[in-house]
Amino acid sequence: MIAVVGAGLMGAATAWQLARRGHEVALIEAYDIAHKHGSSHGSSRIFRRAYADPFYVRLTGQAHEQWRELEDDASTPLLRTTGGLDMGEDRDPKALAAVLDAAGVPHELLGPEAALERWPYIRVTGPVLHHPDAGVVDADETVGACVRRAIEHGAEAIIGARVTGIDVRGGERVLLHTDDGREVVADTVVIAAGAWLPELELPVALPPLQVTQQQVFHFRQRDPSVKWPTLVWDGALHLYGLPSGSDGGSLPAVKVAEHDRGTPTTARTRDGIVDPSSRTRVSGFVRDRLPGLEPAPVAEATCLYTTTPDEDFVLDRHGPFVIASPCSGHGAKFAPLIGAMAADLATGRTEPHPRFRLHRTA
Ligand code: PYC
Repeated sequence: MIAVVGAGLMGAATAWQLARRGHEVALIEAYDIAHKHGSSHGSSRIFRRAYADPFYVRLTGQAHEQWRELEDDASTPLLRTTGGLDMGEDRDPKALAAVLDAAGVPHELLGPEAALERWPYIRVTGPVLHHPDAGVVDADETVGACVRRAIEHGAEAIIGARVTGIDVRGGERVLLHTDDGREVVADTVVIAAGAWLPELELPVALPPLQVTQQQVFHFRQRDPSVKWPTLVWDGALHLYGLPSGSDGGSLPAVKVAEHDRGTPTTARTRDGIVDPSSRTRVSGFVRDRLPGLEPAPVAEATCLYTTTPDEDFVLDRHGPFVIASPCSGHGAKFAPLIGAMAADLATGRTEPHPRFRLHRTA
């Protein structure tokens, strides 16, 4: 039996992948499905293929296939293609274009005039990379679809039960104790607890992980008929944007947020209060650079990043444990692929990738 601890994007996707392969699975979640105590809630996450690192570009291709498999299996659309733009003084669209070129990923490089003509609601001042495969995934719907399909494939979902104790029996089987008095015996335990990982007191040494509270803001579109692309803007601020989905309210809105400048915290002690200085910076950016949006946010929220020193993920096996999840703020787009990779590790199909080891050399 394989237990999966945590039903966020990575845990839910792992349970789905394992259950559809016919494994006996128990998915254990401390809160409810699509809760707001971690990193997986909300209606919008970026799917993009433009990474400077060819390794991640390759993974985005594999992730795209897994998204389509999940959509097929769940009979529901989850990844909506919008196209994506990369720009800003500190972003190098030309270098990104060269990486996408080598990987055979469709893209085009535009000068500022051509970009302004095409996206007049974005005040562009330098070169822009456009790649049409970028898009948006709805995190809440994805978690829901994975959990539903995992259950339909035979998984047991234990929801609202927190793992409070972990005993390794004879170095092999694991006994999980939960706060509602259950004992779950598993041969393998996939830990997909995200920011809650350091709180679990696993008998596994963890690398240094930084948990930060981030904030996101939703801005109403001035013209509801515009189909906004996703954005990554690196300059004086490091921001990203994407269509909000339902979190932006009943009228079309765009989520804009800072990718850096999170506040160090822990999953247990974070306060859930939006940092007003981030609101000021992001609203100012919207006012100056995104004239197609109203500059006062209509909704806002906090979430957590769990970041490794090199910002690669952790997907590793240690005895009966598979650690799957610190995703350094860029994992959501890979969720069904990370689920497949964690399932492979849990069932001994593959060895961990050297870049995703718990303890790796630079
Ligand atoms: O996953 O690509 C990403 C991302 C960008 C900003 C936040 N997450």
